[in-house]
Order: sequence, then C-alpha cells, then structure tokens
Amino acid sequence: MKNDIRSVRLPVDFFAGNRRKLSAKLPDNCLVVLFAGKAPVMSADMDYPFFADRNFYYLTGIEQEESVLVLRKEGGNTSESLFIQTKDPLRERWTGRRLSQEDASTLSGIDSIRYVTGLEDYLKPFLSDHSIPIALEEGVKYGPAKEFEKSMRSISSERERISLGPILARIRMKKEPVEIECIERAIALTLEAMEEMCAHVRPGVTELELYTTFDHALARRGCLANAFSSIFAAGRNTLCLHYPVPLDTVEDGDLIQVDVGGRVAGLCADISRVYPANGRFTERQADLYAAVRACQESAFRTIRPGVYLSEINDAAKNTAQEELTRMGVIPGDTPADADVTSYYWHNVSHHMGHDVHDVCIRELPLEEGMVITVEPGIYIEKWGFGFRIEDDVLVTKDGCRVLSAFFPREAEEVSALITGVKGGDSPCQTSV
Ligand SMILES: [Mn+2]
Repeated sequence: MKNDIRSVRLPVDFFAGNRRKLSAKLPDNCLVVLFAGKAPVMSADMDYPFFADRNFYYLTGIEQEESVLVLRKEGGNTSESLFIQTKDPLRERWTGRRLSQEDASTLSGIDSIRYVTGLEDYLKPFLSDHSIPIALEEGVKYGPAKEFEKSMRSISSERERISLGPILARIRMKKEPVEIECIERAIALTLEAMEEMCAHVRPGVTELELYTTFDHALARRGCLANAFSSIFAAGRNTLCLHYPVPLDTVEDGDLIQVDVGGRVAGLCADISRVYPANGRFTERQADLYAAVRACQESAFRTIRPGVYLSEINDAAKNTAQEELTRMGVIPGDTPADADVTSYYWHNVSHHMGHDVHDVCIRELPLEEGMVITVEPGIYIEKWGFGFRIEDDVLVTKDGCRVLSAFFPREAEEVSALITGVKGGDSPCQTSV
C-alpha cells in the first residue's frame, strides 16, 4: 500500500503557531475558554463516538474528551493552560487510555497541564472580575461549550463577550504548507481507495458493496474517521444529494455517484466522481458529463486571489444554463423556462480543511493558500439521474492548482477505470 497514514501527525509547532495567531487577534486582558466537548448520547447508555471540536483541535492537537483550553492575555503576554481528565484506571479499563500530563504537554506544546476537576476553582477569580472580557464559542448546539455560554450570559449581562468562531474562521481559512501537505495526502488516500472500489463496479453489485469496499480501503490505510459519511448512489438515487442508506442494487445502464473523502491528521479530502455501471456512458449520460465538466472548467478559470465564492458559483451556473439550453433541457425561449435552478441545486464551492465544509466567512475574497472544492452538479429529474464532479483546489498567486488533477476525470478515463482498459498510469503521488 502506498499510503499508510497511521503515524502522520501535525507538528507541535503548528498548534503553538495557531495559538499565537489567535492571541494576536484578541484584545489585552481577555480570557479564552475553549472546550473539546463531550460525546453526545445516542440512546440509553450508548454514546456516539467522540470527535473533538475542530477549533479546539486546531489550537491544541488534543482529541481527548472533556479537555479545556484556557488562554489569558495580559500585558501583551499570553499564558496557556490545558485542562484534561484525571487518570482513572477503572474508567480506562472500559474506555481506553487517557493522556498523561506529559503526553498532553508533548502533543500540544503547552507547559501548564492541569486536571479538569480543578477548572472551576481556576476560573473563579477571572469570572468574578466582570471587567475581564471572555472569549468563547457562541452558538454551539450541545455540550460543555453550550453550558458555559449559558452561564456566562446569566451571571453578567454587562461583561464583554468575544465570539471566537469568526476570529478562528478567518485564521483557519488560510492554510499553512503543512496543512496543504496533509490535504494532498488525504486526496491521494481517497483516490487510492476509489481506484480499489472501481474494480468492483458492475451491473448487479450493490451500493453497499461499493461503499464498504471503499471504506475498507481507507481503514486498511489507517483512516478510521472519514471526512464525512461516504455517498454511493445509483440510478435515481443520484437525485438525492446526501443519499444516506446505500442498500440498492446497481442496474445495467445506471450511473453511480460517488462522493467521498479520507482524512489525514485531521485534514479532509472531498472528491466526487460518477461511474457508468457497465463501463459505457449512454449518449445522454455522456452529454450531461460534458456539461458538468464544462461548468467545472468555468469555475477553475474563475478562481484566483481576490475572487468571491459567489463569483465562482455565478460562472459555473452560467455555463450550466448554456449547457442545459444546448442539450434542449431548457427551451430557452421564455425567462421562466430558462430557470437553471430547477437543475442546478447546490453551490459549486466551499472551503475545505479541518472540517470538510470548513469554517469560513463567505463574504471574504479568496487569498493564496486557501483550499476550496469545485463541485458543479446538474440534476435532471425527468431523465432519472443527475450528478456532480468534484475536485479540490489550492488558490495560488495567480490562479489555482487542482490538487486531485492526477486522478481520472474525463469521461473516457472514467470508463477505462471501470472496464479495466487502462489509458495510462494514474500515479497517486504523496508528499508528506
Ligand atoms: Mn464537497
């Protein structure tokens, strides 16, 4: 296997650097309190698997439940404290090893590691002084961050609160080179698994076999938490964008929409392809394929620093309108007929990073070093199918670089991948 990602981690300097970036954007005298979170209850005594808040991970490199980061900026200096669960041999017998203070310090680069049982006492003097602004995550839907926000609102309405979300979104939008390397690695991982899965595509296979083949290929390479739940949808199911339960059988003549992403050191990939079950596109399918690819090329041509996500979307949507008119799907003789939104269901781009739909401020223009997806989709209900083709791009000084360009994307290449007739090598380069 080319890509074993079990030991890939972001370096401790990365997390320390992120804390410095945040601190530089905060006013003096403020206190940051940020929670890793807690696994939500599924039912009875079952929890969902725990997944640390991405802002928390971005600042600490720690993924352990109930951890809390406290930063105190005073006189231009910022002191850092990380609170973690206490060691508990009985609990650890059930739920696995907890980090020691030394582990937590090594992973995060934070010297002061304390136990979360002491958090309340530690915060008391700061919280009783209402002149200290509190920086926190607002609008979190559940868990300790929500409880903390509620208590901050109730104990003092006059205290200044600083919302960390928008500040961290601005920082996270611009990727460090080490993050881009991990994203490239996640893309390579995804495409290796996609290639393995493609060997199973044929009429009569189930969506489930393709789904599990893909996820198994990721897991074997050490990726146990995908960027998101893999989407495998055949035939009419392609008309459901986030098709959730892949149990149907693939029929001869069907298209199969695949929308998948691996994750490396927390960073995501997000790639979509569409495959003909029997290896051959029908004329109509090929026509739509050319249309969606044309939309994608319009988007690629638009991307450069200074451009807004809405402009990329306008470019792709205009091409969709032209292509739908060319195909005769939109008659184009009245403005009402020409309503492209009946076929163009979603935006073409989103930022991608530690979250697959990464935090961002959509009103800010693109800058060099940002990573976005380009995923135009056209869905034609009366034809019984529709699809998107999705690649991930890095914004460069004067345009963009398609990070997933090395993987088969043209109609003939895609067909060749299914029929096994190779049109050439598809090397999966890795660089981390
Ligand atoms: Mn996407």
